[in-house]
Amino acid sequence: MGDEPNEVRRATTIRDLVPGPVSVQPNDESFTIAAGTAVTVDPGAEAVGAYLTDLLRSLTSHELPVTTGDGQDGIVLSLHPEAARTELGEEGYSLEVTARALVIRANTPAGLFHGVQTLRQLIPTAAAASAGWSVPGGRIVDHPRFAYRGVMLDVARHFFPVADVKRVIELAALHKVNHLHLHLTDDQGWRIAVDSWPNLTTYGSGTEVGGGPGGFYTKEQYAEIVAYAQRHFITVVPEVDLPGHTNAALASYAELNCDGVAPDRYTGIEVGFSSLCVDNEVTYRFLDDVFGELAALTPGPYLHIGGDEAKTMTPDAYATIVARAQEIVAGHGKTVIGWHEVAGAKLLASTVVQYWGVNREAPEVQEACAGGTKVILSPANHTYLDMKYDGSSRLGLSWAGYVSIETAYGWDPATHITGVDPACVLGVESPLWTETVQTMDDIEFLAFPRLAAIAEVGWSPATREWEDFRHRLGAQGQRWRELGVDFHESPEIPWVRTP
Ligand code: TNX
Repeated sequence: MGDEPNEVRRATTIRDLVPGPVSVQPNDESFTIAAGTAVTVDPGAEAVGAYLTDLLRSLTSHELPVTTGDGQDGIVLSLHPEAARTELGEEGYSLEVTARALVIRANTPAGLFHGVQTLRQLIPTAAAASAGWSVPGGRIVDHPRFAYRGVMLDVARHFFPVADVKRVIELAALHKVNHLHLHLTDDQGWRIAVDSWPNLTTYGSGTEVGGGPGGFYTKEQYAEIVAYAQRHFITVVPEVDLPGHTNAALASYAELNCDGVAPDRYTGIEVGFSSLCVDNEVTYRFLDDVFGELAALTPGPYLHIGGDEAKTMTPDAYATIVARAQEIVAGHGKTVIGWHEVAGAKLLASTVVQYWGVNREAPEVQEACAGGTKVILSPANHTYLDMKYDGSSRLGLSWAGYVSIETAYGWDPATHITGVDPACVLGVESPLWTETVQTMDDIEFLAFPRLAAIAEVGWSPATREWEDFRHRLGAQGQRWRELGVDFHESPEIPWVRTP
C-alpha cells in the first residue's frame, strides 16, 4: 500500500463492481437517467420493474413509470436473453449500456434482479449528483460460479428485530447473496414461535447473552421476513440447532431433559454443555412438531438441523439423534443442512454438510463428498464475520484468528479442502455469530466489507487479483455511506469518493 492515500476521488467506471462479473467490455458511450426516461419490462418482470423504479426514485429522485411491453429505448428489463440462454442459467444476466438504451436481459426474474444490483453500482453516488445520472457504457455478461451464496445471522445469542433482519436482507442483496441462514435457537434463547410448544417462546426466548431481554418472532413476523427475502430473491434457511446448543429448550420443558429437571436459562458464551435426551421418545415428538411447524413457514427447500459441538454426547448417541432428525425433516418434505459434525452420522443422500473448520484437511468432508454429499464452505478462518479484523477491532472473537479483508477474499472454495471434487461444492456462506454483537451498527461493522468479499468468492470466476479487488471494493465505500452502513473503513482498502 505504501504512501497511497486511503481516500481517492474518481468517477465510477463500468469495472467498479463487487462481485466482479464474468465479462465486461466498456464502450465510450454512456446512458443518462433523466426525468423522461422510459422503463419497459417484459410480462413476468413487473415485480423487478417496481423494485427498480423504487430504487431509481430513492437514488435519483426521478419518478419513472413502468410500462409492460416491448421496449427499444430507455431502460429495458427483458426475459428474452439473446444467444447466451444456457450460459446465463437461473441467475445470470446481461447488461448492455449505450447512449440510447440500458438493457438488462435474463432467463428469470432472479437474473434481472441481479442485473439491477449491478446497475445500482454503476449509477453515480449522491455525492456526484450535480454531474447528472450518467451510467458508463459497455456490455456485461454475468452469472454465478456457485449456486449457494449465503450469509448467516445468529439471532439467538442476541436477538435482532424484524427491521434489522430486513436490513441484512437488503445489504446482502446488494452483492448478490441468495441465501439467508437464520440461527434461530441456541443455549441463550429460542427465537421462533412454535404453537405446539409455547413455553419455548413464553419462557425460552426471554433472555440473551449478557442477560438482556431477548425476544422472538411470531409466525406473522417470521412470514414477513421470508416474504421480504423472497422479494430480494433470497431463500431463508431456518436453523434449529440440535442436539447440543439446546439449553433454551431444555430450560423451557423439564420433560426434554434425561433427568426430568429443567436447567436455568443461560446468558454466558460457553458452548457444548447442553444436549437433548436421545433415549426419550418425547425428544422426537418435539423435533417432529418443531420441524413440522417450521417447514410450514418455509417455502425454500432447506431446514438446518445444526449438529455442532454436542460435546456431552457419545458418538453413538449423537449418530442416533442426527439420523432421526434427518428422517423427521425429510418427512416434512425438506432437505437437511447440518454443520460438518453431522458427517459422523449416517447421512441421507440429499443432506448437505456445512464445513466450519479451520483446516484444509477435513477427512470427514472428503469422505462425505466421495459418497455424493454436497458441501457448503464456511471455513471459520476465512468466512466468519464474527472474527476480529485485527488486534484493534472493537468487536468480535478471535478463536479462528483474525480475518482481514484480504483473508476473507484470499481462498478458493473449489480447492480449499484437499482431496475434494470441486463439483461437490454447492457454495459458500459467511456466518455472523452474535456473542459480541448487539446492534445493527455492530452487524454492519463486522459484515462490511467482508461479506462483499465472500459474496465475490461465491459469485465471480476463480481469478483472485487482490489489487484489482481492493480498488473495486474501494468504490463501494461511498455507496455504503450513502446507505448509512457503518462499515469498517479498513486501511487495507483505497476508499473512493466518487466522482
Ligand atoms: C462456533 S461454528 C460455533 C458457534 C459460536 C461460534 C463463535 C459453529 C457451528 N459453532 O456456536 O457462536 O463458534 O465464533
